[in-house]
Amino acid sequence: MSMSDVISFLSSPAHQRIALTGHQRPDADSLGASVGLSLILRGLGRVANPVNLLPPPPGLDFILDSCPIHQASPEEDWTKDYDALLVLDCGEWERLDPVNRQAKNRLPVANLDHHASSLTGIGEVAWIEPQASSIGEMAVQLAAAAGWALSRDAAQALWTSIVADTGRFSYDNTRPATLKAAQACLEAGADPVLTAHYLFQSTPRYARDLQARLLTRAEFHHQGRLALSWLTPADFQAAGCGSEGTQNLINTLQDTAGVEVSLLVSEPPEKPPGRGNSVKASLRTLEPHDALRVVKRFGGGGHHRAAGCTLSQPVEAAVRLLQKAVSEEFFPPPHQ
Ligand SMILES: [Mn+2]
Repeated sequence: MSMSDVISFLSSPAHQRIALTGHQRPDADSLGASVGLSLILRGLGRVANPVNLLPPPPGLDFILDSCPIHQASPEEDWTKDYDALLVLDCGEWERLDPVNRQAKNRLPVANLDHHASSLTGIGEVAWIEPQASSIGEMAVQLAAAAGWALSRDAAQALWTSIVADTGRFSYDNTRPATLKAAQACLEAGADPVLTAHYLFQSTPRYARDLQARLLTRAEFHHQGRLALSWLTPADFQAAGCGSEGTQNLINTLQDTAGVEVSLLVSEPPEKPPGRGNSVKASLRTLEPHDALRVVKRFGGGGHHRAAGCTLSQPVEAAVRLLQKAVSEEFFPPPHQ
């Protein structure tokens, strides 16, 4: 299973109408790659739409100007409008929006992912590249290999993917191949100033409010090598937002001198139907600490440096449970 399988899948005459989607709570990478690849496929004469990828992260609606999302209602069989589904930035059905899961066994599926926790991916064909910085990078490589043109709008969306998932080319996933893909985006007309404005210089006021609450409560353990904090439903209510307010908030903890591991546990007010507490935990680590080792204990996934999981218990109990797991994995007492 490789890039060429995915190119063949997307080139198949049987796949004239292609839906593209990514994980729940779309981020800049899944959204940017869905839009970018949709525009590339439209350039080949296909019907191609990003589907069921709302809401966009705060400030990122600008990506959708060139290619709005097709958002289906749960009652509607949206799959009848398409011949195939391309799943991006996610290698498990469970991480897709429930509306997207309707496609299972109804549409042929291809998958592009770069999460180290994705083993085989989903669908008939999959290209999983844990070394890739972003799906944006993989999409540019795929288009180049297939000889497909990159329009200015596609390049803008894919540049946004790459810049977001590399933390402005600062994470350890930034490779020479990443910069080659980024170069192709700039050559095709991507605007780095516009992207930086929306990605990094447009933090909503409610997110600043949550940030203040997080900092007030922050704890530092293991001589300052572990930073942790949490947000309660009351915090979200006071700030006037839901889980969208936590985007990248954990970096406030992680970007502190001496911090090697950071943990943010949040309980947004919105609850998945039929469940009790649903508490989201995010973990960031510096090398050599492997975030996946901790979150896998709780059924989570992600990357080695950035991972997450969901727990069903009160937020402060979840904090202490995760703190214990982090301490066991990364900061064992010297006498053991
Ligand atoms: Mn990604």
